[in-house]
Amino acid sequence: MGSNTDSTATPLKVIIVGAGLGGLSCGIACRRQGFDVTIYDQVQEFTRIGDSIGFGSNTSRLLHRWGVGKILETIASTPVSMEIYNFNDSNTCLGKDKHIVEIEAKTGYRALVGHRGDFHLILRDFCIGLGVRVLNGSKVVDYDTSAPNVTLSTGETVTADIVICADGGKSEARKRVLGVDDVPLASGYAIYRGFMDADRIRDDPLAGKFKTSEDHIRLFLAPDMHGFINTMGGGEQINAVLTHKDTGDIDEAWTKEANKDEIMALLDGWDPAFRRVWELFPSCLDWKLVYRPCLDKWVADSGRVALIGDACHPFLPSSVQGASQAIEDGATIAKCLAKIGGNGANRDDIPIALHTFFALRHDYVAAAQRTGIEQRDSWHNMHDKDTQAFKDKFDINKASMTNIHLWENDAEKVVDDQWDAVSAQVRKTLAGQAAALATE
Ligand SMILES: Cc1cc2nc3c(=O)[nH]c(=O)nc-3n(C[C@H](O)[C@H](O)[C@H](O)COP(=O)(O)OP(=O)(O)OC[C@H]3O[C@@H](n4cnc5c(N)ncnc54)[C@H](O)[C@@H]3O)c2cc1C
Ligand SMILES: *[C@@H]1O[C@H](CO)[C@@H](O)[C@H](O)[C@H]1NC(C)=O
Ligand SMILES: *[C@@H]1O[C@H](CO)[C@@H](O)[C@H](O)[C@H]1NC(C)=O
Ligand SMILES: *[C@@H]1O[C@H](CO)[C@@H](O)[C@H](O)[C@H]1NC(C)=O
Ligand SMILES: CC(=O)N[C@H]1CO[C@H](CO)[C@@H](O)[C@@H]1O
Repeated sequence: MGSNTDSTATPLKVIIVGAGLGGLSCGIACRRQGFDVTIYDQVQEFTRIGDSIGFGSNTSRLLHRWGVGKILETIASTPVSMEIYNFNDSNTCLGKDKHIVEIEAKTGYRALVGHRGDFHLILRDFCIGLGVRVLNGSKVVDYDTSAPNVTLSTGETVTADIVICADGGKSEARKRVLGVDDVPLASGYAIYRGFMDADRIRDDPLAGKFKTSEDHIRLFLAPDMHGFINTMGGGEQINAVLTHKDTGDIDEAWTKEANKDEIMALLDGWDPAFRRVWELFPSCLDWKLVYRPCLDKWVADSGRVALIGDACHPFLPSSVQGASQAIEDGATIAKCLAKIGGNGANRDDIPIALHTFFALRHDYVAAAQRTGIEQRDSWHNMHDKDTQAFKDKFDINKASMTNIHLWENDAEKVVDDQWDAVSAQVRKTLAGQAAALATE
């Protein structure tokens, strides 16, 4: 691992494991710094999986800065409002959470809400267009953190300067890179999800009321439950989710078919139009919400392998931040590697970059992750469990999103502002550790 300060040197070689939204975004950010990037994903083929997902405004700022924002906007919805309803009454809008609309005026960037599969394929194509190799059918089965190198299921071993593990909530890198055992915790909740063409509700006497030519987010609050009905794509698609208590096993598939009868039983007493939307979905997903705390270590001892995104800090969907925070991680890493000189970097400084990435992000992300739980609990506890009536007079400020401040963050600017102080501290800590080892 010789030093290399020559700016005509070969580009930093970056391997990213996992081509999810986090891995692909990290690929874009790294490629923009001129690095040589290869992304490996285990899927046999990239297909359009998932349903709705959202990026906050300051993530869309990053995506615009990188040149892919405009393309993502073409498939993203522009919600005109987030309306809040009691579970049994879709005729009475209790109030509007204006944050999601006002944030555009405030930050200059709109939130992007759209189909995860569409966002995913756009980011993949954009990556490839920049010269990133995005390889499907390539499962990483082992890591050597010191080289660092990764071994694929084919037996091939590939070496790089840096390995970034963006292998998602079920990350194996957690164990293989950090030695951390996976302790998935049942969160006590599950989400039913449905997605369909809005034509299916157009002529329905009940559900037809949700068919609009604009995009709406409608939040329904119930005792220990909340649901959304979102219209997307200029009202062309309809998506619904229902977060509810669940004592079932931990089963994290994105493809588990829901039992419709169970959904309808849960919705007993709910608004007839809301119920009808669920009846009309051709099929629904049953997604158990597994909780994993934010890890307190994201970087291997070698300082050359790091985890990002759901692999080290899975988010509950109520935070609307899982994808955003994964993308901010990738932006931060690329920027930290640029700070040590990018392609002209002294490769011995890579650990400074990755440990500074961790220092800049950890506490921020851990706090962001908690907002998902706080948000859910606040929504689920507004009703008296016995009478099913609101405990207090409905207050829009209490029902509005609590974590909108996260939408103002500029992850790249944070590196510019804080690099000098934080990386100096990291350098000191690493030097201290090396000295302690030397005298052992
Ligand atoms: C198929 C799918 C559908 C989803 N749908 C939704 C949705 O509808 N709404 C929502 O809010 N969130 C959804 N999510 C979750 C959401 O995308 C993430 O929470 C968020 O984007 C953070 O992403 P990430 O990049 O950290 O991880 P992920 O998006 O989970 O991506 C991880 C990637 O790593 C790959 N991978 C894992 N292990 C290996 C390995 N050993 N070798 C190579 N590749 C590996 C996986 O195939 C996957 O592509 C979905 C995730 C997936 C994987
Ligand atoms: C990757 O996907 C393409 C289709 O999109 C397929 O033709 C190819 O065989 C896949 N590669 C691997 C290695 O599975
Ligand atoms: C991977 O890294 C290990 C440890 O540095 C090394 O022994 C091994 O030879 C490397 N494998 C390849 C194929 O480069
Ligand atoms: C909804 O439930 C509340 C609380 O039980 C009740 O006061 C209200 O009348 C109900 N509204 C409708 C439209 O049924
Ligand atoms: C941390 C940071 O730079 N946040 C920015 C997010 O966007 C708002 C609005 O543009 C800025 O005021 C913040 O400074």
